[in-house]
Amino acid sequence: MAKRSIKLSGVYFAYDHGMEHGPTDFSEKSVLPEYIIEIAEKAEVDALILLKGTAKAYYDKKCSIPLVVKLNQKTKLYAGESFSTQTCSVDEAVKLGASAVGYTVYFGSKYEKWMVKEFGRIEEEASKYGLPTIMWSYPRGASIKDDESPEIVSYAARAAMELGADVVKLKYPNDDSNLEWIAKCAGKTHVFAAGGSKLTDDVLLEKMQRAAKAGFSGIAVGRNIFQSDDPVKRLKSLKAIFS
Ligand code: FBP
Repeated sequence: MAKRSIKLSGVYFAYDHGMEHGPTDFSEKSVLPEYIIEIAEKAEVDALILLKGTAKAYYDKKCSIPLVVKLNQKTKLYAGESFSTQTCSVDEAVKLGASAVGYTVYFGSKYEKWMVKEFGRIEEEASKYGLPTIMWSYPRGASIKDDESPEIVSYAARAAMELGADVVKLKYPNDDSNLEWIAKCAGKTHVFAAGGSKLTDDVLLEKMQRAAKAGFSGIAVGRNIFQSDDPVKRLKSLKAIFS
């Protein structure tokens, strides 16, 4: 399958929650991948983020939206130190039609070294195909007291840049008085904010306006879209901010 080119900015629609959080995030409608793909196409999002199984069963050539395959996965059923295992190779992601690959690193976890090593290999493999690599840079573990503090989020931004990520997806910090510093720490790596749990329209849009002004390139958002009453409208409002 020919890969579509992907913009390293804008709005990416994430749909990996069934595995990451459990189907409790979903409604009768949003549990259906077809519904998500339809929303993505109507809103013309800049990318759709799927895990291997969903991509394999539901993403096809007719879809006009570039695909990001997230290569590692975990459930929240295990309560120990965070580790997300690679379940899809770069080769397989290419076969599935991916235009970019994603990978989560839990910096600060007891298992950090394995994820850092795996990410390094994946980045090299993806580069050979000309595929950008997107890092979910999520400090997490017993040593991380506040994973949304500006200090930890800026560390996550810097670590992603120094490991060669083309895009880094970060938690929105709980103090956003110096978002510019976070963007600066990421250097030439494009910074995307994660959406997080559901917010009102006003709060979400205000936060993203501040992020865009500070130099963030986009948002990778899931629950704030598929849990919304008007997902397409929300996506379009976000697109207007990051266009
Ligand atoms: P949301 O916009 O719903 O927060 O999705 C973004 C995301 O990074 C998903 O890709 C992933 O499943 C989830 O957040 C991870 O959330 P958590 O912080 O609970 O691990």
